[in-house]
Amino acid sequence: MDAPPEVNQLRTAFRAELERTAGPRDVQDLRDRYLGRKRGRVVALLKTLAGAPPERRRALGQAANALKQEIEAALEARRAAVAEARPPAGAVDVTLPGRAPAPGHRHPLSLIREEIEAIFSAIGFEIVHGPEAEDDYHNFEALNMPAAHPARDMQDTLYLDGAIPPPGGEGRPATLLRTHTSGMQIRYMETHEPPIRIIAPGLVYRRDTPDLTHSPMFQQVEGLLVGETVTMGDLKGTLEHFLRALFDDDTRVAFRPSFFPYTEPSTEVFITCVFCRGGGCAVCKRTGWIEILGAGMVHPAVFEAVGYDAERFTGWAFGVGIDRVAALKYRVDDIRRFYANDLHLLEQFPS
Ligand code: 2U9
Repeated sequence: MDAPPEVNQLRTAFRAELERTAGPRDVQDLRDRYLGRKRGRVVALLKTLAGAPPERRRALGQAANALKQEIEAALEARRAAVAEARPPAGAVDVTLPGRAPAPGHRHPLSLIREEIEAIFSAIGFEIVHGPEAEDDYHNFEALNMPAAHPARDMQDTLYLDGAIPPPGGEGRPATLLRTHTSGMQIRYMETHEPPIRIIAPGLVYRRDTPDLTHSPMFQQVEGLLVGETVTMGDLKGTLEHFLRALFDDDTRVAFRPSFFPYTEPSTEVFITCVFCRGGGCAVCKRTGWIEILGAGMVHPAVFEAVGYDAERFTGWAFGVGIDRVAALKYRVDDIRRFYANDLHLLEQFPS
């Protein structure tokens, strides 16, 4: 005998849905929809039995109960089948989308260094690199700072062989961590004749206690230009061009006399405060100016040390700590953060 049509319909609908189940959750869902006590379709059909005409009640009841058992068996078989199809624990699901690699970011100090290199390359400067472990002669002596020169107190030096030299300098160690990149400019002049235009970027080291504005290791860029008619006017013009290109076109540049043993005359260079644009604020101590670099005309004693005729040649040099530049430009209040692998900071820079 054929089953009643409502039972047949339900069977057809169930089989179609069973085909579409892919995982244990789908199977459970299907069970709820057909056999669930509240909203199960077979259960609902069984509840209609009481109101069915007596002559149909028996056949409908038998067919509906048979369908219920059939569905239970089919669900159980399906549950076992999808469980088996699941990859074993720890297996690789090759259908998952791949994980995008997280690219690194340019370090802010690298960005600034490259920017400075690009500005000077564009006006004909060559970029030169030298050793970080430097000898006493190239770091101090050739720069007009002989052994007992008081200028050596200006920067505390890290000596590689451990001993700090005695005040007279006798028996002082030969190698140290360079306190500036100037040694490279000495080396360059030893092997090249003027005219020269070079910048020397790199790491330098000092016996400083780290704080907001000091790190025992930091990065510098020094510049040197030597020729027959070089003047302080050339220095001022070049630095104005450099600082406006590095900060912005509205930046004003001011010069104040200073002292360095390797330059004469020497100058400290200031720019309009990047925070208040010159109006006066806590950062610039209400002056409207921020000191950014040191510079001057190369001391004749430096030219004599490298064998240049100091009567014939003049030149200018400057030095800039780029950690400070990066701190001002990117508004970073503590330069130690540049050396702390601080992802919150680093992830803000381009890849
Ligand atoms: C040669 C001759 C002269 C480089 C100079 C400065 C002034 C200077 C400081 C800036 C901040 C060091 O990084 S810092 O702490 N530098 O003020 N540097 S003139 O003079 C030279 C360099 C090479 C042959």
